[in-house]
Amino acid sequence: MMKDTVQAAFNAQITMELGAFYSYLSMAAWFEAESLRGFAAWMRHHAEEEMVHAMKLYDFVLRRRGRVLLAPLAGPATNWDSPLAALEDAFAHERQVTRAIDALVELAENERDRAAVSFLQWFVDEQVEEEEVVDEAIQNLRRIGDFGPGLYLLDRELAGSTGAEAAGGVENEE
Ligand code: OFO
Repeated sequence: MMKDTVQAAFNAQITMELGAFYSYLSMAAWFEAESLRGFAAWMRHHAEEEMVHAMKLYDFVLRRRGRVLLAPLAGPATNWDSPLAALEDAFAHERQVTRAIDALVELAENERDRAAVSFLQWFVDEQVEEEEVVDEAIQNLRRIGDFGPGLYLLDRELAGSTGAEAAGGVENEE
């Protein structure tokens, strides 16, 4: 069983992960509209990973005989000034998620919920990789100037794959 405080915080985290799914899917759609299909595939892959994160939390709450209470999602942004601006938004979002996961761990520790603390360690580790992948994509975009032939080549490299290695230098499994 979970304490109400822990359950409420897990539910908030499920909403946050679903919000990330929604935002990244919106970014993927924007990349498609910009004819950057490699970036679109890469971002869509990240969106799908967020759904996996949400479902891991969802299943954990249910396994502890808790209640999953889904909340409304805010509408995502739909336009960005450039690919770099979109990725900077994604990075800011990942930083926010990292802070939220840290706060959730702290709460679980304070409530002496060892099972939750142990479960959340996966998310703590995952956030290191999530931030790293998006940050490296940003560094690559800055290096090539976010336009012209460099952008075209990077997009080609990403096309047809998840593109995690090419854009971020790290394969991101989940
Ligand atoms: Fe990209 O963050 Fe989920 O956990």
